[in-house]
Amino acid sequence: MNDLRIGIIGCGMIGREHLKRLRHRIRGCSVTALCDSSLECLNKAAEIAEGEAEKYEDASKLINDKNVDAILVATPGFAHGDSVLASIEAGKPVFCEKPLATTAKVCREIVKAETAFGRRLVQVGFMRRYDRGYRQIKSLLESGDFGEPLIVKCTHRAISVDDSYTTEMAVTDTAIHEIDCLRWLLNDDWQEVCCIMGKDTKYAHKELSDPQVMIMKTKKGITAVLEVFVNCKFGYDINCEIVCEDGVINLPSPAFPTIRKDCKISTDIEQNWMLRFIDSYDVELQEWVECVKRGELSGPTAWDGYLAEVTADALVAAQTSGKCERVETDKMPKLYEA
Ligand code: ISE
Repeated sequence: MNDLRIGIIGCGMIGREHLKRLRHRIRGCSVTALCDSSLECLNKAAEIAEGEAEKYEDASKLINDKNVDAILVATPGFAHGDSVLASIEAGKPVFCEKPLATTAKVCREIVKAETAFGRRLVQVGFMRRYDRGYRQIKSLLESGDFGEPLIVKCTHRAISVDDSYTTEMAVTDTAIHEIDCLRWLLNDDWQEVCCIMGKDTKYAHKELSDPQVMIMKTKKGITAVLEVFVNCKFGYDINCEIVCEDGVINLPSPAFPTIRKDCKISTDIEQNWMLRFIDSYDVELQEWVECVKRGELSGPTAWDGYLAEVTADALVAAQTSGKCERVETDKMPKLYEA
């Protein structure tokens, strides 16, 4: 079968990571076009592509290039909507980094456009669904051996963030992963969310509330408690514990050797999200390429992207109201029924 010819829109840090990945680690594809409005980013990416990709500053030209079969969108979140909508209009499959869009309104437009097209074209980059540990938890839950899940306890910690990171981003950029991943693991939708902002670490910049504790309840009544702490100083630390009727399941940590030295036992913790989830990104894009070639997408849908955005909006509202907010969503279109 021929290579899937991919065009990348957005050649910043994550776009260039995906470019390297698609060129060197993912089978069955090639990158034939690149687009960025910044010439500096475009040229850096073109260098990685070793002259093998057409360069564009205008995304619509890349989307309509006849040597592009599928599109990968890695621009900043606020610009996702335009590229995704234009890809649907061109009838081309599109992989969009998370979030699908930064407003529920644009997510809704994408869902509407895809539904009108009549076939799935959009996949959202919620890479945790491809992490080995989360997948193991999912099959354990599905085995039925643990009974019903009751409570979930998660931590999402990062070493530090810069001054551009806002209190809202603790939801829209960080907790968004648990919002999607837990929904998928628990096979249940969010109903109500709230957020507690208490004492701040001295390492957070003046405008930022850090840490925050988010509490979310699903329609079936499962409660999730999530600590987001993005200046924790010691490492990128992702934990997830699912308390079930007949046992407790914990997300395995990445495998590092346990060292005994100087009267201490120690194990490394990953430094950042790109390293922690490096394998998940590889599996995610490999499966996407294969699914697109078979003509049947199976990853996170535009509907998943929409639900995550609506839940994030409710959590952001809860940050300021100090109250529990309800997650009110539209009715799911038939296209997204399993
Ligand atoms: C970043 O954009 C990610 O996607 C990471 O997974 C997350 O841990 C981090 O907080 C975000 O800034």
